[in-house]
Amino acid sequence: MSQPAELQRAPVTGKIDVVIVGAGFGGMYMLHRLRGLGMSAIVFDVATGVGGTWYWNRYPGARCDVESMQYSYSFDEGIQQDWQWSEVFAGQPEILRYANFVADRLDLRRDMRFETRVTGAEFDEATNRWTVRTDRGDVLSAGFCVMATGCLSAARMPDFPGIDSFRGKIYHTGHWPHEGVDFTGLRVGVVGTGSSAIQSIPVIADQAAHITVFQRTPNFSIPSRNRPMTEDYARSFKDVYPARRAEARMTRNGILANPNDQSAIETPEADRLAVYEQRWESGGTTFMAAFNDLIFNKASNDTAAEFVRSKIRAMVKDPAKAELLAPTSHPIGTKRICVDTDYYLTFNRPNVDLVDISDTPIEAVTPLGLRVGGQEYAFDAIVFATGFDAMTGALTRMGIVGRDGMTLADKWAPGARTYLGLMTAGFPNMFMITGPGSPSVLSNMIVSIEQHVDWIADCLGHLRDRGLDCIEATLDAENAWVDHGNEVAHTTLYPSAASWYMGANIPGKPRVFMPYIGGVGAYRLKCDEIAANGYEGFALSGADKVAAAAE
Ligand code: N01
Repeated sequence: MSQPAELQRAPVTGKIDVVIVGAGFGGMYMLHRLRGLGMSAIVFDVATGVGGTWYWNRYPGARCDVESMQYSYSFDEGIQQDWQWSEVFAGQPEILRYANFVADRLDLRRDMRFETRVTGAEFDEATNRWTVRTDRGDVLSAGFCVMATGCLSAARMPDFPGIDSFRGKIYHTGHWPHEGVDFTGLRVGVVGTGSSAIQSIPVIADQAAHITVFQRTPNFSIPSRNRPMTEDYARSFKDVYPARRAEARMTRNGILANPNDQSAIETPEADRLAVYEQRWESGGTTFMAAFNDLIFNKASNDTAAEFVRSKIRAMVKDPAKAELLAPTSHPIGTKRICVDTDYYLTFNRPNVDLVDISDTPIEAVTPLGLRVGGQEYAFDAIVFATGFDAMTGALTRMGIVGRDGMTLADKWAPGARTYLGLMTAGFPNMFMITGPGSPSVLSNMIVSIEQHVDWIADCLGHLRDRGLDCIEATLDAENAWVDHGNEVAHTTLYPSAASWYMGANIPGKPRVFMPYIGGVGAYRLKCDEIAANGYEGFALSGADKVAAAAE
């Protein structure tokens, strides 16, 4: 089939230093750093423009849950001084504008090819190079590949029977139509109660005639207390930005959260409640920094969970609905905590219903709507806020083939294994930005992205300066890192929840805790130490060695 005229371009072929997959915040900064090293690079992305997750997640109410003064690039003083955020927590359109502002400023798009899907990448052991192919006929021989594919980019649509039979419109929050959706006067079903649902439900309920929310597991959500950005607040960062950024890089989550170094359970009840009350009033995910043991100690965690449940009961007028919305199946914070604007209050509206599907799953999509427990619910539109094949989905679907013909999908079938979340043994010269095994989704993503990009760029500079063209994680180092990651994860309450961190949202996906929970600051120091020790745990080799081996 021929491409429409505006999509036509000549395929890119030949040799290049680096192929970057993904034009989100990771791919954008990677390209900038490689240019600084004088290396040739090209970025491929399926989207029509930059922005990654902020390009796709355009659902109503989409908003970052990290403050914009912190969820932004720190590598360029001019950029961080010149960009003005309009709200404390920016919405998706503003973050996408920011990504475009950076792309303009650094003239990034001339080395990017959009509407292009990478369909395969094969490592050639004879040349130490990757052959990268796309659906637009590009075939490139790359010295290195950098996968900037994002942790939450492979949207997951459940395979309910009858999904094609529905006569209304079906949407997924992670693939929202660019022209937007007008729900005015419509009956809408929403499946899921994760972050995307919790952000979109209040906005959809404002517009739609009626909305029915299908909840399998209730989630804990904290009010964002979003507000317009004031000049004073922006100045409190901009006047001392380098120091604040440096401080954030050494925190547990890459966020300045003003952590309280006291144990919840050892704090007298009245004082403890006052701390929770103050955190609840100031809003946001930093609620979890109220005490130092909320993710380690179940008894401590219970006090925070009960505090939030009491808030839910106070906000939701119908006691039966309030009980359904109050989470009891997992410790607070062990599934990604949500941040909302009026989520619980939305259930007081007469046009909002809640259906508990914890014991009676959705049986089928029907031509009219959804069937649950033999009962049919009729809709004009269904919104699936059902999440992602997180952390591994984008990578295992890409057709990546490493040494000895091993595919990444096969290697990771029992669970993702990496060294530092940066490389995986058997796949030389392929880096991942915020891969599984790194703090990634447990952190402020831009802080972690910048750390990985800087580490990878420094590593490529190191190899080039020494005439080396191959780097690979050793199996021993990878095994030790995976063991360490598991050990640290099991000192916390996280593995007790059936979360997407554990792969539990995808039927058949192995239950392995995927992100590294040892903390952003400690992880950074470890990565720096490994680099300073000559890239300990990585095998480095040079072009002449490969040639000698081939003789
Ligand atoms: O996805 P989710 P999300 N039948 O996986 C339910 C980031 N994010 O898109 O919990 C019925 O969290 C599922 O139920 P259960 C953030 O990191 C950030 O909301 O598996 N229900 C759950 O309720 C976040 O954590 C922001 O029992 C089904 C929901 O669908 C991550 O993205 C905003 C089902 C999926 O929730 C993912 O969030 C938005 C089925 N077959 C997202 N399958 C920010 O604020 C799934 N569910 C930055």
